[in-house]
Amino acid sequence: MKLEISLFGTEFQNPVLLAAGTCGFGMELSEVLDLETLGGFVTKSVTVEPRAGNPAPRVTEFQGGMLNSIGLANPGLEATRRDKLPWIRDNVKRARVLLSIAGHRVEEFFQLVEGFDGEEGFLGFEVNLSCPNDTRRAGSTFALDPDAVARIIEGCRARTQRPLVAKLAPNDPDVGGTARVAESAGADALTLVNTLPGILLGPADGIPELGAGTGGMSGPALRPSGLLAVKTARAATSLPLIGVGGVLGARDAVSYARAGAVLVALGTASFADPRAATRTVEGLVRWGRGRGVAHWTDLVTPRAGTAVHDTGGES
Ligand code: RRO
Repeated sequence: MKLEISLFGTEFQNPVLLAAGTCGFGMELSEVLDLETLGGFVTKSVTVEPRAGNPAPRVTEFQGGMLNSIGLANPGLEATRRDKLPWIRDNVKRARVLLSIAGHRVEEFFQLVEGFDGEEGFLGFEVNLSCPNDTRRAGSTFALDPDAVARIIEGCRARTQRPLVAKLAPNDPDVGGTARVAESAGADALTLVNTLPGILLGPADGIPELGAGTGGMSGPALRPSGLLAVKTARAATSLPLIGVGGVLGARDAVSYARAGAVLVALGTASFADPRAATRTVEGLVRWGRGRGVAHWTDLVTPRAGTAVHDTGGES
């Protein structure tokens, strides 16, 4: 099975990405994983100012996956430009990189796009509208506010020609409507989904397991929500979709393709096994060969009545 995908006017060598927040800025994982085997990766979300993040413990596990409240810990705009992007520019050639940006206020997204747009080392922006752990926003995410989604994406669109990918939330009761808002505002693609808000409490004392109290749930238990969000967005828009949530290997990646995702991203799986994404690429080749599927895109369900979307480039 051929895995190459033509998207955003460039080629992804395969559809498997590492999700935002699970691979730092690439260099952190490069000792244990050959990034160049991947379709690409999404960086940790960057804010204008550096952030230390939320109190420990920031991560806890349960049978269905894990819960995190990292709290947007990141080096900020200046240090990312100075220390992180040059490494990516010099070391990542075949994998495609999306730079994740996040803000507490709408204007911060614009500052980030303006601050990064002239730099090398990344293809486009993933606009994180759905972080569940921003204590300054008291758990409310922009993704649940269509006016905010429209303002942020429109403002980012006005400031960059690069691909803009809007990352939406799994607990959005109208994710199809939000997908359309993002499309009308100028998004080139959507990532579905971020983590699902949750809490784990000690049975003996009722004390939250995470230092911040609540967190975002990821791992296998998130997969049904991720698939539903992708399927719903697929019916609502023709934008390319990046499926995230509980992908452990090739079979799950194919499920996301069936729902309508042209790219898939792994997160939690690569904490348990840093090679999970590489294994997924290898597994996809075997999966397709075993079933006589010629191309990955043959598995990707298009919006009813349309062909698989390509925003540019040769196919
Ligand atoms: O940093 C985090 O706590 C975090 C972010 Br920005 C996000 O988008 N999703 C998540 O689960 N954690």
